[in-house]
Amino acid sequence: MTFTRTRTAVALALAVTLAAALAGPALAGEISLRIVNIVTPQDVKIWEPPSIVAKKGDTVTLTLINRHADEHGFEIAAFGVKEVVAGEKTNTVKFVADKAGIFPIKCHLHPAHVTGQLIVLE
Ligand SMILES: [Cu+2]
Repeated sequence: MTFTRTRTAVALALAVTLAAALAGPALAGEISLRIVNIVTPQDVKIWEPPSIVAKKGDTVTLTLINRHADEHGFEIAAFGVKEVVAGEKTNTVKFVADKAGIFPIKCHLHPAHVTGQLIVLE
């Protein structure tokens, strides 16, 4: 019973999300994400998740959690985001994704980090 109700609620939530996505020009939204600096199985430090998707006009708030003892950078140059997160600290950045495209995310302190990308949909 509970299971069925939960499934119905999930299906309804999905339908509402889909309907919103298909409803034409969407109003700008708010996106909040936790991004954590981790070590991959290949022994590379990355910000996880590495890909962020937003719609043009969205206000994006990122909570950057650095789990390492050393500091790491988080840069999205196209949006003026250039943050240094000290070891074992958390910083928050906020910006408006006001142009569409695919923009690299990197640690500007350690160029060897190949991190991710911000994808802003039209
Ligand atoms: Cu780094």
